[in-house]
Amino acid sequence: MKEMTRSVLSPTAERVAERVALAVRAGLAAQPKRLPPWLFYDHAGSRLFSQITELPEYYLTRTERSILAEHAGAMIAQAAQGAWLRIAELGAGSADKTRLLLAAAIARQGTVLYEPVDVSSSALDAAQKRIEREIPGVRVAQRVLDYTHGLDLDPPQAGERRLVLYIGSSVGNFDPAEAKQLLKGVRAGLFAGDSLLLGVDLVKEDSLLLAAYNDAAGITAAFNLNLLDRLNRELGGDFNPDAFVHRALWNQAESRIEMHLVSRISQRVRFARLHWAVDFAAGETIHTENSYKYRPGQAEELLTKAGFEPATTWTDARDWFAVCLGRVE
Ligand code: AVJ
Repeated sequence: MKEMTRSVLSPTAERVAERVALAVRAGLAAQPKRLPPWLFYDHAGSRLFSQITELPEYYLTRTERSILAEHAGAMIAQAAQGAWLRIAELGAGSADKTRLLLAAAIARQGTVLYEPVDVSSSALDAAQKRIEREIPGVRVAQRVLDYTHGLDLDPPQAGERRLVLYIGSSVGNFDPAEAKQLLKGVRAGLFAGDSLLLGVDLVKEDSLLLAAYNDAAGITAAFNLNLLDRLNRELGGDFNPDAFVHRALWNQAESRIEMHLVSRISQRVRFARLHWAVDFAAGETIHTENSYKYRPGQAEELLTKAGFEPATTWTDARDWFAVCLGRVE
């Protein structure tokens, strides 16, 4: 990948390009073929995801939002335990859901320090602008780091506690072993009295789960297929997106929704910038995402295994989604 160092990209963009190239070479050389879900979130993909969150079939966002709307005050009170709270979030902000918690903290202590954590400083810039414009009383301090490799933040000051948000079912992209490792890494960066708020999607009727990833308007299909456009643009690929089809299935044994891109035909795809090509058989798939669904008690079990003390779990009336607070003792 020598030629990348001669590109006109900024140093951060160059690191992203390198990460994309490595992930694609490894994932498409593997058998079965796979690509990591973080690749979805280029500019177009982030816009499509935000459209997904408003789809009638995609119950996750609005269900979690309703839980936060009802219980944000209690969540903040439990996390603070009378101390001054700062709020970190893994991922660059989940907009209106984060706002509910920040508002509850401001109601309690007047102001709040919000520390969004993300590998992408452009995602953080966007989140910072939005939050500072929309919520007076919030001070934003960006933390550019890859939280999947641990959470290396400054210790909170005396009399302060940190609440870490990991909401939106983001942990659902990781298998149980990876999720445990990830949360252990988060736990290692925290101190006694700190806490973690974890949002997980719950197992429910198959038809409801499947509909959420096979929406009638085809936005999830566009989100999945956008990956191919991204690789065409960033790696000089020659994917014909019409030669692939979106597929989402419920894997009961693994308790996860899987998304795949299925090759309609036997074809070769070339990546000019990688000097590399990859062959697809007709019907061969690229596994692009896992979205794990939890049974009651499993989120608490995960928190325990990662070294947290599960404190309270809040759910909606239909038990479709759970938000759990785990504390560091
Ligand atoms: C952002 C990982 C929570 O798994 O539901 C939405 C991503 N993929 N539709 C999810 C997603 C397809 C989403 N997470």
